[in-house]
Amino acid sequence: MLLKRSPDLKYSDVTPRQVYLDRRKFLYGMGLAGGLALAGKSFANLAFPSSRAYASTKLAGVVKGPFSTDEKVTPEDSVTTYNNYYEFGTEKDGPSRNAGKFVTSPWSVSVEGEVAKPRKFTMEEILKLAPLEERIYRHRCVEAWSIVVPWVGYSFSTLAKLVEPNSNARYVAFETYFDKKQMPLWGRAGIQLPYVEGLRLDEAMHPLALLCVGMYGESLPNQDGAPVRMVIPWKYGFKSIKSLVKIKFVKDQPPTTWNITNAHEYGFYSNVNPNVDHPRWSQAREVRLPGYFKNTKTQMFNGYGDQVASLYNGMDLKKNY
Ligand SMILES: Nc1nc2c(c(=O)[nH]1)N[C@H]1C(S)=C(S)[C@@H](COP(=O)(O)O)O[C@H]1N2
Ligand SMILES: [Mo]
Repeated sequence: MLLKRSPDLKYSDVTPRQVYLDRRKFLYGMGLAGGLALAGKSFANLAFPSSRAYASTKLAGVVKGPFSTDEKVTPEDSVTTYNNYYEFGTEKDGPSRNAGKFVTSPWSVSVEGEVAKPRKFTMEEILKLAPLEERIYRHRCVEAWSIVVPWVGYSFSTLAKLVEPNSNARYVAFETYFDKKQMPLWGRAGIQLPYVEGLRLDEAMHPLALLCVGMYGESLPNQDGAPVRMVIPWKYGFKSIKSLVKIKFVKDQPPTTWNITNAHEYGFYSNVNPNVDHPRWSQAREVRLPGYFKNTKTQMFNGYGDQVASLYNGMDLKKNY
């Protein structure tokens, strides 16, 4: 996401991810080579901190899920060191540097509102509600970079059905955990916190909408939204809210963080759409990471049109951006 007032975040200034990663790799290499005896270890081993510097555990019993793309999966260290998670800093490497000590256990998610059976789910319960599926989805950030990630989870509808939404439920509101002590950079995020997002009920119940508990076969790293997040692959990345603590079924369209921040630039729907440019840049192409150039054509609904286009029949997607 891009804030107008952040001088370091002007679109033209955003460092292409691979350039940025290469520079990091180089700097780490320099630092370590200068400070340590290389003692038999290859430079390559020391040159980059392990992408396993965070605590993650292997998830058992993960089955192959539906809807996976066969496109090349993005290297894990690209996905886990270049993040948007403003609660932990607005720099791309902020979340991976600052979220390491974020306490995500014990954890529970409150599911409430227009439902017959409101309840809290502990993380242990969430992990056992349904078989965990690996789904390799494209993820398209509104900033025009994209990644291909083997997420782990199951359809959000699996959890939703258990609480039995009633006939007043037309939207779902989602909320991220917020704790100023654990997120000391919160005041510099430039967005109202807690981070909130929302979907129309039929969008949330679409089988592609993923309640996500892991990636690359393991639990989610903190910077990617541990311990549980949403992944909505046909929408811009900011709809995929991280570190969920509250899910509320509601009558009216709920407020969403980026729409509150800048309604002119970020709408409620935020479906990936190469034909509707962001006011400050084109959305027709994207940088597929790791890579340098915007040489990948962005697809309508991020390539998931066959599955989701009918949700928007009759809607003007220029108005409902
Ligand atoms: N709570 C919260 N959720 C968030 C964000 C955020 O800043 N805070 N950033 C969003 C944006 S803009 C993107 S692109 C994705 C990034 O997910 P990733 O870091 O796992 O790739 O998370 C989304 N979810
Ligand atoms: Mo994003």
